[in-house]
Amino acid sequence: MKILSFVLALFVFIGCGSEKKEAPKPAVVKVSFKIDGMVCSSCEKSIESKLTKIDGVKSVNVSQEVGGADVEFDASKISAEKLIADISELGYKVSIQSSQP
Ligand SMILES: [Cu+2]
Repeated sequence: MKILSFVLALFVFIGCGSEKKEAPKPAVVKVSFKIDGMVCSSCEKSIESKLTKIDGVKSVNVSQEVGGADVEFDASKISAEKLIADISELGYKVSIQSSQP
């Protein structure tokens, strides 16, 4: 009977281990984009509202004065390249200034 209880314990042990399935962790990155072509505050607004609506984007901070935007996003959902394409669609020239991590 000792063997039977050992096998039973083993089943319980394995059962517990395989039940825990964690969701993939979001890979949040922060990228600073250099944006040429913003001439007024409505430029900031239009870029900001477009980026904010994109799935995976966590925070957006657009500055016409600085000529750029800081964007935090989930890299498992969206890429910096896609964001560049989206901002470019509005008629601005975009490049990556820095990114972390
Ligand atoms: Cu403008």
